[in-house]
Amino acid sequence: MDIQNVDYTTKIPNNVNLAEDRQVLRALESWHPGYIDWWMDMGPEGFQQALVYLRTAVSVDPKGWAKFDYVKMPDYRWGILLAPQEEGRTIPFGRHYGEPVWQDVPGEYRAMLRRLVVIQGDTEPASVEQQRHLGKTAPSLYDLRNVFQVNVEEGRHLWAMVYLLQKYFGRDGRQEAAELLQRRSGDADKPRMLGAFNEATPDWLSFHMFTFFTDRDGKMQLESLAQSGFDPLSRTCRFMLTEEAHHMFVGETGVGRTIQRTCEAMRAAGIEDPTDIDKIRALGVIDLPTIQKKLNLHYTLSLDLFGSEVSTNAANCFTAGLKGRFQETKIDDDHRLEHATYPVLKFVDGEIKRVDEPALTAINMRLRDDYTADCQRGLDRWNKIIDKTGVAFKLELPHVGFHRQIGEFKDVRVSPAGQIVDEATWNRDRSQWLPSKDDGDFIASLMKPVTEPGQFASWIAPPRIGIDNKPGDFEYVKIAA
Ligand code: BYC
Ligand code: FE
Ligand code: FE
Repeated sequence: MDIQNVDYTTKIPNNVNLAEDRQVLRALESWHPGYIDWWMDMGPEGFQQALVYLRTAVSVDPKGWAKFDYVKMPDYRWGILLAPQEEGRTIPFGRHYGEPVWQDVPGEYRAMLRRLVVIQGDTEPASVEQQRHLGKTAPSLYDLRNVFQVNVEEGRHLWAMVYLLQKYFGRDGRQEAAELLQRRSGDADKPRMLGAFNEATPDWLSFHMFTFFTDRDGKMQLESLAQSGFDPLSRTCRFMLTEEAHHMFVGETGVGRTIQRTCEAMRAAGIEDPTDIDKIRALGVIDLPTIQKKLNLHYTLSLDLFGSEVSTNAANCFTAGLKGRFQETKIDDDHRLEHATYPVLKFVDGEIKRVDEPALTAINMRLRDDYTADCQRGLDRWNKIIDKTGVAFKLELPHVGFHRQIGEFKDVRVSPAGQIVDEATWNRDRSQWLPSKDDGDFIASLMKPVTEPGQFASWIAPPRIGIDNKPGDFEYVKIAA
């Protein structure tokens, strides 16, 4: 079988020759019904019978891996897809730098590796749970299709991690796979593992911010796991990244279209001042200062996902060759980092200072810096949209010390501008910096479903091009199927 092509004759589509891997096939087949139960209970609410114009991966060839068709989501072909094995690949960093990659789990790193796979796996179903109610308020059929596309692919990402657990981690892998279906986002007793994945996604602006900021953490984490010396993890993540690009597209263009609509409505109404909130909201659009607050919230929740700035976990994973840096193979250094340093922002003696730390323990900080730069490029594109309409406003990333729950700044109050503030100032200005209840209520009041093909809610502009080049009035979701 050509590795690029996926075997769809089996119950579980795959390009890993599952048919001849009886034990793993059996484990996956016995996990499958529990997954479907989870999807029916926790997947998109109210749309399980709708026909959705979805892409399904049919190959892992970057030049044509997906095919589009109408599918009922529970019938989506969730498959196990790994990027092709690279001949002669060697471990690109850490203590084992230059040695051939591992095709099996090295015994000494088993626990560390399992933890990485479980954490990665846990985020995927969590995001589906967080987004399950959004279908009811989608601003268009185009957007409705997009959230469902993201959801089925996050479901597939769960499959990807479950395959690794069941193939390479024996009985405890099967146990972890079962538990991935038991935790629930936001549940007091059995929450998802990482903070941001227990937060609500109350409205579509949050959804678009989430796919911009939090899926982008996904991209960065997957990029560094794609460097892994454990080759099956690397290959899995490489293919996941192909899908991830669309999730961030949904976020960036979703926020971009929201911004565009706001600015156009302001111009049409002759409103110059972006902070004239009541007048702007009366137009049925979301004012830019509120968009900035949502951005502040989702960016900082996502910063927490990088862990502590200084982390021995991160150093150990790097040295072991399990998790590398962003674009590790393109970095010009010794890839061992035993003697290198990296500047880390810390809270020292009441001040925010840049301190040189051993580069190994600063691995999380470095990835987070790369993440921030990637986010900034997206903001620059959003600001161009604002500029073009002539509205005087600029979106900015808040200071990394602002509103943090993990790491150096978790016990300090820092303003978005990076000033350390006291509790009284924080409480006074908090509603200028983060979405308030009023802001949430206003946004909620705009969240009315629009289900007519080619029509869009008042607060968001239509996309410039359709999915799969479909025309503007294409019926992306046939709701009453
Ligand atoms: N929330 O040494 P530390 C995605 C815990 S998103 C709660 O600072 P480390 C997606 C930590 O577990 C990508 N707890 O951090 C996006 C540890 O606890 P234990 C997901 C947290 O380990 C959208 C302790 O604090 N993938 O794919 O260096 C939709 C000290 O940890 C948090 C990954 O994250 C937190 N935010 O780094 C769908 C990749 N942060 O073990 C999908 C795999 C830290 O001492 N994960 N803690 O009890 C990792 O590489 C690392 O585990 C982390 C943390 C980067 C998450
Ligand atoms: Fe994912
Ligand atoms: Fe994603």
